[in-house]
Amino acid sequence: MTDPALTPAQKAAFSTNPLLVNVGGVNVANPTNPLPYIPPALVSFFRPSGLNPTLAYYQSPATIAFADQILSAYGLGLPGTPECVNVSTVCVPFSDMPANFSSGSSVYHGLTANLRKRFSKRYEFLASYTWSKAIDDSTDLESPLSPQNSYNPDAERSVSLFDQRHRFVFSGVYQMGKISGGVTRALFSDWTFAPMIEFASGRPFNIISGFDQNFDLTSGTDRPKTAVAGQTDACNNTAVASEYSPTGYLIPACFADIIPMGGVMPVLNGDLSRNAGIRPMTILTDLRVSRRFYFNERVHLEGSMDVFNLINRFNVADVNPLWNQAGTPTAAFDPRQFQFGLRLAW
Ligand SMILES: [Ca+2]
Repeated sequence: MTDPALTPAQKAAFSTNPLLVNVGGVNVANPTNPLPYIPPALVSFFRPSGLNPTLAYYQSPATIAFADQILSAYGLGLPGTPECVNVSTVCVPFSDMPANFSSGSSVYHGLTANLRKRFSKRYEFLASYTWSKAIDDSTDLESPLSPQNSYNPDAERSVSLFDQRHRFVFSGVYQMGKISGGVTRALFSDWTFAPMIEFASGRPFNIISGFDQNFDLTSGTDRPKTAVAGQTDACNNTAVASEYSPTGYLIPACFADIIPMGGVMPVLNGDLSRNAGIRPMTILTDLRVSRRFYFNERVHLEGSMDVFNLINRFNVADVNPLWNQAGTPTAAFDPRQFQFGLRLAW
């Protein structure tokens, strides 16, 4: 077999995306066993025949001839077999067809503790703490439904997207009631304070490489690989430091590493576990202050002020999931807000 005189630019394109249908060639890095390669899109997309006519239409004659040579050399789909009766040159069997299952499993472990003070002596409160751990292999319809590797769905088992390890909520009401004394009574009577505070640990997010590194035609579920400092690959990637990596660094899988590895296909599925990232914790602090003004026994006016995010904390709502920017905030909950109200009751 011969290399169909591809230009270096064409081969470079193939090194980053083997699904390109207009390139092919021979891996010359291993001269004793040069591996011919042709784009999988050109020869098979769930078809029982050889060259995909839709895509082959756009190919150069050299590429198509080269694909024919490779398929013949491997004895794939020789003409004359039942599925190839209408194919003039070479055909290959169906390619792999991963099955889709609408199944998943999840486990939830939880512990809750509540402390409630019923209203008396002008106040009440409720303090609630929850420890929980949610584990699953597929979260919901809003998350990518397919695993990174359809042949290893067990590798998807991890903490769930909605796993939240700790959550503490405190809410209370304090009513000052009638204060005795002239000016003191006028100033400090009939106030009500109602705080609500929540501490919540961050929820996980899935760190992805952002492209279809394992060529299963799904780009949203490919995860990066754990790496070491300074690690590079043939796709011109350099490992980046990440607090979410067990080894401290992440790098995406690279198909082109087959060349420096002497023709051995590298592992294209990332070994970073699913949902390995953790969003920052959130602290919500809301407060309602109100006061009633009684005009007579029937009529009173209540003025209120609600403050949301009282301490004006920067609470991260979402983060970037890409491997080299994982954890960078992309959305935040509201800053401090005030809301005023007046209510007349009679
Ligand atoms: Ca993929």
